[in-house]
Amino acid sequence: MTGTTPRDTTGPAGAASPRPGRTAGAAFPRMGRVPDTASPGTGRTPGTALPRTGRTRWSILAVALTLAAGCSAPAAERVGTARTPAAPAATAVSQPPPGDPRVLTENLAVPWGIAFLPGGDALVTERDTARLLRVTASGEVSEVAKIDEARPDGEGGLMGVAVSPAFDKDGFVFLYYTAASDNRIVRYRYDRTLTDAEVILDGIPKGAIHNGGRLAFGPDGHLYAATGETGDRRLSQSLDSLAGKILRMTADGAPAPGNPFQNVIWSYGHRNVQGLAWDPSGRLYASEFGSSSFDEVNLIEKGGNYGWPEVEGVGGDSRFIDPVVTWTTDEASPSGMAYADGSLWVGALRGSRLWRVPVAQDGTVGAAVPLFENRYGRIRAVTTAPDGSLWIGTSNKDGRGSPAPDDDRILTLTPTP
Ligand SMILES: [Ca+2]
Repeated sequence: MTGTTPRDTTGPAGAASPRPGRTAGAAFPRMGRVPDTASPGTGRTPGTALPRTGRTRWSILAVALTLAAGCSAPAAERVGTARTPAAPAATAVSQPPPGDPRVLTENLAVPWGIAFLPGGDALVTERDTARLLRVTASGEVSEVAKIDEARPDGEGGLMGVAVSPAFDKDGFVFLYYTAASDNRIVRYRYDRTLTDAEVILDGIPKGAIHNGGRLAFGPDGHLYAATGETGDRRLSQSLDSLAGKILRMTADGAPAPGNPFQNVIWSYGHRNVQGLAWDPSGRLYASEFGSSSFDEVNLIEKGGNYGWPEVEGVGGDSRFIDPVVTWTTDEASPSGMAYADGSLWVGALRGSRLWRVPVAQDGTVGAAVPLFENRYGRIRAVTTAPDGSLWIGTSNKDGRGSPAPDDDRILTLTPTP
């Protein structure tokens, strides 16, 4: 497709975007909104976000980490579309460190998505084998099905999995995979095996890179999907394309009630989103791969325009919503994300670590804290289990890692010991 080197960590080297002219941008919809949790004009440092209030307490350790993270900021100056966030403004919400991860199971191949069944077992996708696995809370693995229609290639394959919030009644399980001609979302009935496959949404553009792929049910009971722009950056701003979007739909794949554009699009202007998580107040956050300067965590608003390809990182452009957290692409390249115990937990591929991003009750986002750096390699899947622990999947066999003999693994982590 694009002829560029596939990398889901960041964009191809040298793709450092020609700065799209601001006047050309006038052709794009001007839907950007400024969320009340992000204050334009307040500088941010990579891995940090500014609190709106001074109510929270800050830890010295976090300040040190913030300063350390800030050291990589000059990378931003290489790219015209990114702005270097200003000096660090202190800080992170003071929280005790998590426990130590425990290996739940090993010898998997790129476990991409994890979703829990009632009862505590998980369904786990493997991207490149297109297998759907069932993993018990004690780590026993069994194969549920192989998705023959999936066409794993590059960054595509079997990716997202979601379990219906009404599973006890309807038995529905949803998968997002790359097929021969597109990315699609398929609904199945699950009872130890998959039956009654029904394509509920197709026509999501596919590419060798940037296929998005995350599925998750929101607290509103609707199914959300994260897509990528397939390397064709123009698609992100087009409301006629499902690429580079966050989608919101019913269990039948229809636009969910209240959607902003009379279709399944919920937000746009995204490059490649692979993480979706809600806090207890129902705020939706999404992690997004930057190209060569800044990765992002965004607070997602209905109808919001998140700026790609005009802006990467904090743009301060009123047409676009700025991220609430940024990282340089070498310290993050964020994929799976979950909320647990007062924080967002973000898996980093290239950054080979887990980022903890404190979120206060009022939505104030604290400075991100890196955990387990270079200990487990690339991290792809992060999901909160029914018991409150985190399940974390490595991605060392995805063609860009250095797999250990027992990779890939699923780890469990207790957020607060
Ligand atoms: Ca953005």
